[in-house]
Formats: sequence, C-alpha cells, structure tokens
Amino acid sequence: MQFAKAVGCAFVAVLGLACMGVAFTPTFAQEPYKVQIDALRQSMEKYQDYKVAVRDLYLSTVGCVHYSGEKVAHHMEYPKGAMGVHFVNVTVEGAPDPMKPNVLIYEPVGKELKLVAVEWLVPLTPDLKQRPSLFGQPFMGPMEGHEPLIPKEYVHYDLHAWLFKNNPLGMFAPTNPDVSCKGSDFALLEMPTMMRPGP
Ligand SMILES: [Cu+2]
Repeated sequence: MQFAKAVGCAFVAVLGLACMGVAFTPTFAQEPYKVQIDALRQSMEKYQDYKVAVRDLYLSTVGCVHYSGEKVAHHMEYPKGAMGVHFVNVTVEGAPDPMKPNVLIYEPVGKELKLVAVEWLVPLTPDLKQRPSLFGQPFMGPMEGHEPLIPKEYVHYDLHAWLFKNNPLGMFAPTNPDVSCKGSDFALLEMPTMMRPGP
C-alpha cells in the first residue's frame, strides 16, 4: 500500500498537483465544477471591496479566527491555519445556493481586508434530511457554533471555498495555513468545535 501511495503521489506530482493525506479533497477534484466555480468567483469579485459586502448585508463578525491544529476527541479536526474574518449575511436563508454563499471571509493584510474565501453555513434543522453538498463536496459537520463568536447552540454544517487565495490543503479545506491573523488586532485563537450527530 505504501508503494501504491508513493506511485500515486509521484503521478500526481508529475501533473504538478498537490499530494496529501485523505482528510481533504485534492485540488483536482474541483475540475468537473470548474465552470461553476469560475462563475461563482466572478460574481463574488465585487466583494473584494468589503464596503460593497457590507452594503449587501454581509456584516463583519470582527474576530480573525485561527486554529493551532490541536486535535481534541469528538471535536472537528482543523489543521493549523486561519479562516480569517467572517462577514455573515443572515438574510440569505434556505437550501445552500452555490451562487449565493451566506459568508464571505477576509484576511487582514496591513490596513486592508483581502477577500480570500466564501462559506456556506447551514443550520441543522429538523427538516434537513441529509448532509448538504455543493460542487460534489459534502459539507462538514454537524457541529456546534464556533465560540466565542457563534453560540454553541447554533449547530450547523459548513463548507469553505478558497476562491481568492490558494489553499495548499485544497479548495474546500476548512482552514488555510497561508492565511494569517497576525495583521489583525482582533485575532481569536479558537478551539475546534464539538461534533454533533446528524442525518
Ligand atoms: Cu469559516
């Protein structure tokens, strides 16, 4: 098996793509959805100016969220890295719309906020019969809300998409080791949230 994995990695390396563990979908898995993802990126481009996002009711939750990579039993496994500052639009409701994420994520860089990712946050409600998925990616969760910014009673699924900054862990990984909160006065080291049972 080790040999097979090594060969697989070599093959992937020849293609110039990342080879990594099984925790995340490799970058090339997004290929069948390239057109859809490109269209999404294009429609989100206007939010590179955070003021445009705020006017469209994506409101800042201020804290720049990052994780140490510490593993805790029954909690989400977040590799060391940051998410950034979440701007949440609570007026976007219902089933996740691939073209209308309800969260935008910014990285503080100098005096600027750089748009790096989008996220879909789906609350676990009794009418939700199965794990949501977009772009062939099953959402992570269900998990409790991310304290201290989101109350832990807010049990939800989520999916991140690093549309505007490459993530070496993959387009849909939850954290990005290349994103930093060092430029923020509001950096928040979060504990990975607790998992909850779901459909
Ligand atoms: Cu996030």
